[in-house]
Amino acid sequence: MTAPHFTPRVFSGIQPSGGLTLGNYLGAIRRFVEMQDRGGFETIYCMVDLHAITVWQDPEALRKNTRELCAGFIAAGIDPEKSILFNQSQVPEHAQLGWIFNCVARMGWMARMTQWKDKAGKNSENASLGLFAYPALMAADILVYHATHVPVGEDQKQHLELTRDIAAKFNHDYGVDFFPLTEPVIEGAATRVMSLRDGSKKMSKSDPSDMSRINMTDDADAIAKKIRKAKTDPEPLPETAEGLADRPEARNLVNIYAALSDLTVEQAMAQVGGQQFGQFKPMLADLAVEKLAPISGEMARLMEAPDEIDAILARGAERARELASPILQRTYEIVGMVR
Ligand code: AQP
Repeated sequence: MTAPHFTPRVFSGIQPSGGLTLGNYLGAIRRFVEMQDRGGFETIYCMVDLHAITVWQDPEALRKNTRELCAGFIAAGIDPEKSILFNQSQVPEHAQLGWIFNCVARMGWMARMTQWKDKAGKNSENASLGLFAYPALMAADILVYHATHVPVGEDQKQHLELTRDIAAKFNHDYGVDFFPLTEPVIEGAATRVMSLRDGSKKMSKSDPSDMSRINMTDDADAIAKKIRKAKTDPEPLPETAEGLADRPEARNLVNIYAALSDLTVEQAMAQVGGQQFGQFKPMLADLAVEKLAPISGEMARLMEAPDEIDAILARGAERARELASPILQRTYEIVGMVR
């Protein structure tokens, strides 16, 4: 349980490592907006550019992707007055606390992370040290605000558990109750949106195949084409949600349909169960265009004024530092640094 003296505070981040995908939108951003609008929490949302460079990023592309991500947050409903919205590298307290957590976390914990194993693959000798240490920096992103809740997609669950392990070990080693044990918030029909080409792989902005994902900047034709060509099996949709169990591609499309129409999977199946893909896919494409077009239109409009985006990020960073700085200073004191 989270200790009661922590202010209810939400933190989450997205890497500007490519364009935003439907997976990022349904699994993360849409839920960030809900938590902002629900009230009862301070909400802090971050473009984690220091995480992005754990794998190679072209500098120009990184700058563009960071601004585009900021535009995506705002277009999807994040209000930079209500929430703190900024990019990680403008708040040095993240990296500073990250170093301390590098000294708390154990090599064995990091080596067990499935994202490390997936991303480093067989070539781990050649992966960056940053990629290995990524989850310790992620713990710092969260704990430098004493965040109590983190909305994420299913894929980040293990990193959140590690964040709790780091907080608990720090508190134990130094005999304090300083860092909260943050709760993951993994909710909704689309906590894991899968690739349109392979139902066993998650939809990802850095997948080499553009046909595997729907980008938030895709136009109506591209969205319709990608859904039409999405891999499926030859059978029609089953009548009930249980029938989707061994059909990952069909399940993925139904999950997307359910999430976009704010239905549970069972409610969605009551509408579309038994349909042929020839009928279901165009319906899904129309729905996706209807829901995503206003967001991509607004993103394009915001991207015409990069100076305004930069001003929003600078102001957000200032507000973030006001929260992070005293927590970092107190951490240094606990650790025994002369101040
Ligand atoms: N396919 C997905 N389904 C549901 N949620 C997803 N998220 C990402 N992909 C899906 C959620 O989006 C948030 C931000 O993720 P990230 O950008 O920090 O890193 P990621 O999870 O590694 O996302 P990508 O798109 O796969 O990026 P790359 O390709 O650069 O690694 C997280 O909350 C994540 O759960």
